[in-house]
Amino acid sequence: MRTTPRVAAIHDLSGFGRCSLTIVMPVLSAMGVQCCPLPTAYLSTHTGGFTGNTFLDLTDQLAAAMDHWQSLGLRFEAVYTGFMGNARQMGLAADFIRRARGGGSLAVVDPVMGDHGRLYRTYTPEMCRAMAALAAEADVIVPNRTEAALLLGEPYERLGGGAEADGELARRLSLGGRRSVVLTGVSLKAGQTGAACYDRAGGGVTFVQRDFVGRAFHGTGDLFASVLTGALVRGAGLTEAAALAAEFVGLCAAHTAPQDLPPREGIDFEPLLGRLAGPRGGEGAAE
Ligand code: PXL
Repeated sequence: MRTTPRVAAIHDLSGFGRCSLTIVMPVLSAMGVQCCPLPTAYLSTHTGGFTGNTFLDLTDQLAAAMDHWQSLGLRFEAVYTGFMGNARQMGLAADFIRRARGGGSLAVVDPVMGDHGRLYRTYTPEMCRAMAALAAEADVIVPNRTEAALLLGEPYERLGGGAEADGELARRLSLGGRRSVVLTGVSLKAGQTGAACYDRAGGGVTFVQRDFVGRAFHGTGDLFASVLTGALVRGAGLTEAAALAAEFVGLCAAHTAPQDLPPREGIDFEPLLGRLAGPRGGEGAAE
């Protein structure tokens, strides 16, 4: 009997800059979870802070690989999606989730579209609409506050903040309680950052917070959502999984900040991956 949980990961592969599959794969492996990648595109670097990157669209491969996996009857404990190259890929991912759900898969959608109030430069309004449709298939979404505004069709500047506003935001993103929400980039007081969690299972909102190291690095959203997904497939509850993710991102940020590297090189998580290993994936990460 298979005991290792399996995750189908639909993200891009960016060669340099630490994001997407170069984070998702090592994190899930370290947590004792089998990661099966379905790459959406190959880029020489990610698009945040680099210009002139290559972009190889892999939409046709994606569709063919999904059909092949279906013909093999593969089952996944979760489908986890992130950065997409175009709107068609989001439709394919939504379709893959619907097929996988029959086999009991949890769908975790990180609706990657932007950050700090701005769209990533390859994203179009059509892609944002397709992302909202993909996110409607999710059991759990992991938006940052920029993506929350885009999903709700509201101006980012008017989101407000604090426990009440962000708790309400997480609740509103749940589509009337149909999906759980882990809203990232939520700060309850100065010097802290973390997430607001709406759990559709109980209908309540909880918060997780960690110290903010004072600098933002590329890829922290992918790192957070990867640890969250790994913890969920290993049986953690939503708040427990979000707390583990926040704690690990905090450790990695504290390790990265003093090195004074260009933020576009990403969060330096590799030396700390061992902290994610353990019977429950991350036990002992707090030490
Ligand atoms: O971390 C989000 C992300 C993922 N993949 C690519 C990106 C970005 C954000 O800029 O450019 C290719």
